[in-house]
Amino acid sequence: MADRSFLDWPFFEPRHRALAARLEEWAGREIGLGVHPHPDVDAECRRLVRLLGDAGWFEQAVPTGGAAALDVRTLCLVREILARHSGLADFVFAMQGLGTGSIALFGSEAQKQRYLPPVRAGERIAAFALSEPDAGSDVAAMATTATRVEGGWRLDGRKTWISNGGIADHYVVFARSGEAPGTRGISAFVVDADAPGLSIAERIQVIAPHPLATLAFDGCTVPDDALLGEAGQGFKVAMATLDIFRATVGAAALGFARRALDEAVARVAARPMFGRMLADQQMTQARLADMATGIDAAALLVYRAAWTRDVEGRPPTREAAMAKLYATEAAQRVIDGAVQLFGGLGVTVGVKVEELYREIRALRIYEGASEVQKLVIARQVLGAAR
Ligand code: COS
Repeated sequence: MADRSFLDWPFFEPRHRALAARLEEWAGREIGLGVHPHPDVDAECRRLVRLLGDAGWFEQAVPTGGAAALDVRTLCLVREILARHSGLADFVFAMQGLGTGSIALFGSEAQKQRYLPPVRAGERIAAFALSEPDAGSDVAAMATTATRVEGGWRLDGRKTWISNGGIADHYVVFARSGEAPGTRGISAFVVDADAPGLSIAERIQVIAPHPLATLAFDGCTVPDDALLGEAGQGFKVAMATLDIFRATVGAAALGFARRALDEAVARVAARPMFGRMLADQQMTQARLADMATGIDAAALLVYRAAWTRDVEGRPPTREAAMAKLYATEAAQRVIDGAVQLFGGLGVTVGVKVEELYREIRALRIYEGASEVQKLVIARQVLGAAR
């Protein structure tokens, strides 16, 4: 049984504990703790979207009360618990949130009415399209253009590594609209998947399979009301959205790490070695101590970042960057430690720690690579000092 004592930490309120207990029970019943190979990830994602939608879990990621009702502590707990059960279940939950977060934060009433309820219900699938072949970390280098045309905008360019690419019903797309150079000349748009001129150029296969694609915009036309927020403000739309969801990536990493520790503890208690159990060896104990300490330190940073936005009500730029950086790096070490304790079994397909080893890797890259988080933190530290 996983450690649940952190729910008593002062970051949480009774409603968080109640929700965690409900989700724990639901996930145990509906998703289970098994290994989840997915011969058809698109179909599995669609099934999970319906399953989570019908159970009402997307209400937490796409709340009826809009951006003000987004509770990052809840998002973190949901991602952590789902990730402990299934990486793909966490993925579909996170993407419904990330693909609507910008709309909840900056959308018009009409955009919110149109896009949020069906995603909340699990009837439609959302996606966030920021990265490009030559603009991942350096968002200001994006080359996709948005040109004003009569009645709307024309989008031209490529977006890549887009999660839910190929199965999404809409994409929140960022493009250079040219009001000013660099970060000030970017705008955000909500683009329906069937918009003329938008196509899936390529599906991308990754080590922990989930729907991922390159999108091609070739004279893709969208109406005026597809613009999200003000023209030229797209960079801030992207950053404010990432500020909310970055801490939750740390929470997903935490879920993977907790699961790896659980697996490792069960394994070392059952595995005889040198006339004793593996758990009785001091080197094992030292490794478990490092794993447990890394998990608690990550948890503190993740919940602190969530609490900063929820309770202090200020943008958690520095706190979220620290949370994502530390939690994803620590989870990688924890999972690697679990694989080592499993020995040959740890790299065997069909064993949970092997699955976790593949699942964790991308989290140190997407939604701002570890190196970007360090840039963000350093700028905040230097800014505060000036
Ligand atoms: N919230 C609101 N505004 C923000 C912000 C935030 N978190 N971060 C920066 N801004 C504002 C700045 O205040 C600045 O405003 P002014 O133009 O009014 O001065 C503007 O945005 C530009 O900021 P900055 O100069 O820091 O931009 P850079 O081009 O140097 O980029 C990094 C900064 C690297 C931090 C940014 O590009 C980034 O986060 N990159 C990673 C993106 C990412 O996560 N990619 C993965 C794709 S999603 S899977």
